[in-house]
Amino acid sequence: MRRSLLLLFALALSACSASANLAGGPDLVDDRATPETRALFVNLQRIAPDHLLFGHQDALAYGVDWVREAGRSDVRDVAGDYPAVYGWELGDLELGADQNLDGVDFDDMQGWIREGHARGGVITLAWHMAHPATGGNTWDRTPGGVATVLPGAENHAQFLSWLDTFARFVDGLRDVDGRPIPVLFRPYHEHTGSWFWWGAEQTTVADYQALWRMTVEYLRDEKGLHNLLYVYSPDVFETEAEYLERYPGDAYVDVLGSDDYQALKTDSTVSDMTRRLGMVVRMAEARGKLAVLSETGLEGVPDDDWWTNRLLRAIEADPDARRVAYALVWRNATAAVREAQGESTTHWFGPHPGGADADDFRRFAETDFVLLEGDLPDLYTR
Ligand code: BMA
Repeated sequence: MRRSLLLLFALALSACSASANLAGGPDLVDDRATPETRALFVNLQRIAPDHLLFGHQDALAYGVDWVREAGRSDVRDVAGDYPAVYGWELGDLELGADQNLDGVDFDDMQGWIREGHARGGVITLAWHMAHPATGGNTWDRTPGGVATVLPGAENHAQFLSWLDTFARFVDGLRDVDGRPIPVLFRPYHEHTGSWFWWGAEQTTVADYQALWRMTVEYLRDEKGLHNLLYVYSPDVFETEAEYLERYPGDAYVDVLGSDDYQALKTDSTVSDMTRRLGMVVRMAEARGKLAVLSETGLEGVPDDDWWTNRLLRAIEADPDARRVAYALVWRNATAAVREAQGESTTHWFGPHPGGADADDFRRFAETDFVLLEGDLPDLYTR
C-alpha cells in the first residue's frame, strides 16, 4: 500500500514536469527552476530574433573616471540609460574575501544586482576562482587542478566549500518580495584556451565535463538553487566540433555562449565573429537553447566607429548570427584600479563620457535592434 502510494506520488510528479513541457515550458537544466527563471529564458528566446540586449561588466561599480557613485554607469552617462545586462565577477569569494579580485565589495555587488534586477535588467555571474591545488590565482597554469576537486580527490571537500560560498551569495540575491533573482551563471569560461587552471592544456576533456556536471548537480540538487541558467562559453573556435569538444551535455547547459576578443580587432576580421555566432545560434536552436555573445570588446575602444562598424555589423550581417540574445562587453577599469592592478592604462571595453567612440555608441544604442535597460519588456513574467 505504501509502495503504491509512493509510486502514485512519483507518477504525479513526473506528470507535472511533463505537462510543464507540453504546455510549452522550456526544457531547462533545472526541472525545478523558479517561474521567474523560466520566464527569463522564454522571454529572451522570444526577443532574440529581433533584438540584441546590450550588456556591460561591472557597470554600476565603477567607470573609467569614477568609483562607487550611486546611480552611475558609464553606459548611462553616454547613452542616457543603463545596460540591459549586468555582468558581475565573483573571483576571491571562495577565499572568504570581502571584495572580489578587482576590488568590488561583495555586499555592494549584491545591492547593485538587486537594483539592476528591480529595474528589469538581466544578471550574469562569472567567477575567476583561485587554483584549487596550488593556492595560486585563476591564471595559475599548473596542470591537473581540475582532477584534484572531483569526487574522491584531495581537494574535493575544499572545492565544495567554495561552491557553498557561491550558493550563499546567490541565495542572498532576492527581489523585494523575497523571490530569488534569476542569474545566468557562466562558470569555467574560455576553457578552450589555456590561460585559466581549467583550460584545455591543463585539463582533460573528461575532467572538464566532470567538473561542470558536478558543479551543476551540487548547486541544483544539494544546495537547492533553482534560479540559475547555466551558460557554456568557450573562447574563439573554427568549427562546431571544436566548440562542442568539451561540452558537458544538453542536460547541463541552458545557454550557448561565445567569448570573442579576436574578430573585432580589425575591419577585415569582423566576418569571423559573424561566422562563429551563426554557428552558436544554430547549435543553440537545434537544442532548444539560447545563444549569447557572452564576452567581447576591444581594449580602449580605439576605433571611433567600433560599435556600429564592428560589433553591430558582425551581428547584423547574417540572419543566424543576429539571433543572439545579448552581447556583453568587459569592464571599464577605473584609473585607480588600473594603476593598482598594473593593468594597461586603457583597460576599458565599454563607452565612457568624452570617449572618441561615444557618438558611435549612441548611434548603436539608438537603433531599434539594440536594447538598453529602459527598452526591455518585463522579462520575469510570462
Ligand atoms: C580580466 C581583466 C582582469 C580582471 C579579470 C576579472 O579580463 O579585466 O583585470 O581581474 O578579468 O574581472
